[in-house]
Amino acid sequence: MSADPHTAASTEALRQDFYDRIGRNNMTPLWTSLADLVTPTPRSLCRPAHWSFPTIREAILEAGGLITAKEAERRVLVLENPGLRGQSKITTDLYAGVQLVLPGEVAPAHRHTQSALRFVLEGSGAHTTVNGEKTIMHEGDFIITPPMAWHDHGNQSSEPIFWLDGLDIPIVQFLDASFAEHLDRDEQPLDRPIGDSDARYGANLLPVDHGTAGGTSPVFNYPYERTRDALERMRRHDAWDPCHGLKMRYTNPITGNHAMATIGTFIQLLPKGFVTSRYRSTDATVFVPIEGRGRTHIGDTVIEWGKRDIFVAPSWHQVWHESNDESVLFSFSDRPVQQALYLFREERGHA
Ligand code: GTQ
Ligand code: FE2
Repeated sequence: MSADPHTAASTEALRQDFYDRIGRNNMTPLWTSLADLVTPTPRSLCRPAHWSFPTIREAILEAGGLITAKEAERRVLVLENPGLRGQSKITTDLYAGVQLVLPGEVAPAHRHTQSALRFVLEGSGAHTTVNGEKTIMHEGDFIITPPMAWHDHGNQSSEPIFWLDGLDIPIVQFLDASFAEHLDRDEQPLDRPIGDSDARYGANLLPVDHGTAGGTSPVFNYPYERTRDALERMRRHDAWDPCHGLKMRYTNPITGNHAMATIGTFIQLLPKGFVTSRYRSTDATVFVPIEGRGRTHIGDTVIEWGKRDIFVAPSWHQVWHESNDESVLFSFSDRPVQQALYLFREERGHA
């Protein structure tokens, strides 16, 4: 073997000079970054995080005194993951915010390619109108705004309404596929009666000539009353899952797939004193307890949560829950996207 004509230092200098020269032609070596690009397991800036509802509520009520819903277009406080500040992301590829509509207010009609979910935290009797159909919102209801569907929100009740918005904003941003329009008036015309889509699609019946396609469920309000009743009736028949308690997925009745194309949505019941086994999955998940109180371990982080709080488990972190009281947790993640791309992984009961 011949002696290396270069010292280690001069080799490094030669390489650096090479990187600088090719850099001017928009090229860069792979070998200096390969290990950070192709990691053995997910490596994310997304961190376990928790927002208590009383803290959010106080802040957004203060915003209510500073700006109207109409002026803001949407009066929302964005929940930013502490590892992803400045990017309007609650996880690497999903957005979440808490929206307030005060009595008498209207959030004006617009539409966009981003899909939205609403999960009602507090208040009852306000409404959202989606594609010409109005639906009344109650606590715990899960409501969908499909891509490019006109939507406006209003509150003709006497109480403020607070809900969680979950959107695929970062996914659409990543794909450079954002389009949006405003309507020339605040509220869109109503062209279908309240309950129309529920009657048509919410009774295990479909119009005879209905096709099988559809990325988003035609049922756009999944009322909590019905969801809670389903959980209550199932607990008599179903054994508890060690990792999840009793956990169900909201579905599109046309396809049996997730209710939304890009966001998976779930509801789970944990009886009082239930302690789950460890579970991890590649879909970073936003949890929203709507009943109860408990504690969730996410990697080395412990989160003590109460009703209406919001917390996040990043990808591939070990998650286990302990319920102090009987609890119901709504959750959402990018699972449909990962499944469509054959990337979704999960692991149960790992120590
Ligand atoms: O209510 O239409 O939190 O378009 C972010 C974007 C809510 C909405 C958000 C939106 C909306
Ligand atoms: Fe919107």
